[in-house]
Amino acid sequence: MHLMSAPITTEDLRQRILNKDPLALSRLITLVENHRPGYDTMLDKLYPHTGNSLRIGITGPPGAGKSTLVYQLAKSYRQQGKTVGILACDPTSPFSGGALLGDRVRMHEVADDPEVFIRSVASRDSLGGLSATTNEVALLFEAYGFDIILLETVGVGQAEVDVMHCADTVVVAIVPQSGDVVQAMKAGLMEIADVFCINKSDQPGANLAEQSLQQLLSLTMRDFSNPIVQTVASKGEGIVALNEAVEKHQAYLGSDGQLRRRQERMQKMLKQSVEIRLQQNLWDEAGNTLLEKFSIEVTAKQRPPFAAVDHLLNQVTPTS
Ligand SMILES: Nc1nc2c(ncn2[C@@H]2O[C@H](COP(=O)(O)OP(=O)(O)OP(=O)(O)O)[C@@H](O)[C@H]2O)c(=O)[nH]1
Ligand SMILES: [Mg+2]
Repeated sequence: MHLMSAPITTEDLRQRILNKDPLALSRLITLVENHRPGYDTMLDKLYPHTGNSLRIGITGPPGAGKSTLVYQLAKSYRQQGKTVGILACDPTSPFSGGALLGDRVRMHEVADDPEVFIRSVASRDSLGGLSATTNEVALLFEAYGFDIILLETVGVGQAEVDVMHCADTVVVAIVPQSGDVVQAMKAGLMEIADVFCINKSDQPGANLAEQSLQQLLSLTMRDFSNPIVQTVASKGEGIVALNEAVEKHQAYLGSDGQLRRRQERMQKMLKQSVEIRLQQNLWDEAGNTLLEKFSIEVTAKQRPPFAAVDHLLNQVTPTS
């Protein structure tokens, strides 16, 4: 008799992720990240198990020390007995290319800890793809049951900054060198920051950077006075203060504020998912064939352009 082991189904994986099987988590991340068939029903089924993690986002200019901060934060949360999921977003970006391997080496202390899970996500599609994917993978992390989820992304463009909307508290890390504050402003990081971290404060200019940041913040109307923490991540200095600043922000939000933030996040996620799905539905093979046909007809003045647009939009059939 020929014995064959039953194939692993997504249902098995769902059970296994709820039982904290890291291999199952890894496989489901791949399913979700690549939007393989069934990823959406899987997320829907896991959804009741989500929402019990604290998501902390770390962003800032390239090389500010975000990964080192993530590593130190992970270490400190582990010391408090909390489990940690780390999500590094877009390691393929030209700004952080190749950094992940280095991060892993540096992070070996936490990477070897079974209660810490490290994963990177990249997204090839545009249209809010990176933040949508990050949110989806973060939902998997939540279903798995991590107490803390650390999200790292380099704060250089809209797509990366948008990732921070997936976080409950956003830490913006800058370095003392003059110009970093201005760069952070330009990149739209000031608006999304809950906590500021002046990392590499072993280098000259940390106090000056803190002053200019404080001056800038005093010019804006804020309900929450954003904590500014100086750290030397490479030596683990200031991490306790950073932890406290995150806690302070969480206390300020309270459960109402937290809920509001999550609801805003959900609104973004739903909108993005609808847009992504519409785009996918529109530009399937039939859609592209029609597009080519219409472009010929519109060019030959056989069909007005906006009538073609209406016609193409009508092709988007509702999904079941
Ligand atoms: N002097 C000093 N160096 C630091 C400090 N924190 C991190 N570094 C160093 O700065 C370099 C960059 O640190 P990373 O943690 O990789 O920075 P990152 O922001 O994650 O970098 P990207 O992801 O590539 O944008 C590394 O060589 C770190 O060892 C610090 O507080 N002081
Ligand atoms: Mg990094």
